Amino acid sequence: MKLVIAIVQKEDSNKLQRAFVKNNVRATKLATTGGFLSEGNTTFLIGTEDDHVEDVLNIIKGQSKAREEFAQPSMVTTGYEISQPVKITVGGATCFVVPVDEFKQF
Ligand code: 2BA
Repeated sequence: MKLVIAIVQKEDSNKLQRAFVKNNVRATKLATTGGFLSEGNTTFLIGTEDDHVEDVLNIIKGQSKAREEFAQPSMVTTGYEISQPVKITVGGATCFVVPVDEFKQF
């Protein structure tokens, strides 16, 4: 079994959630904040069998768009100093696939 951790932009999160339900993918949705921009994003936790990981990643890929944003000096709070807005590309999705030692539900 694997745990897919997927960080997506909040603009994409509702349609991705609907796509998970439609495709019978079980997921937990967390409201999170990007460490660089300090903007809200969404993290999904998806526990899935190994042979479904590619399907899950394809669903995420299909619903996640890259967008250009401007990082304002005020957005950057820790250790990284910029004096004027900088254009950056955020997303589509940032995904981690990690092995699961045990899965139990009581
Ligand atoms: P943020 O940390 O707010 O980063 C937003 C975007 O800012 C990033 O988009 C990237 O384009 C840029 N960025 C981040 N750190 C930077 C840095 N040190 N220098 C210059 N530009 C930087 P994405 O790479 O698509 O990441 C989107 C969100 O995914 C991130 O939001 C963060 O919440 C998460 N993420 C990305 N990589 C991660 C990682 N290795 N570990 C954990 N979370 C990650």
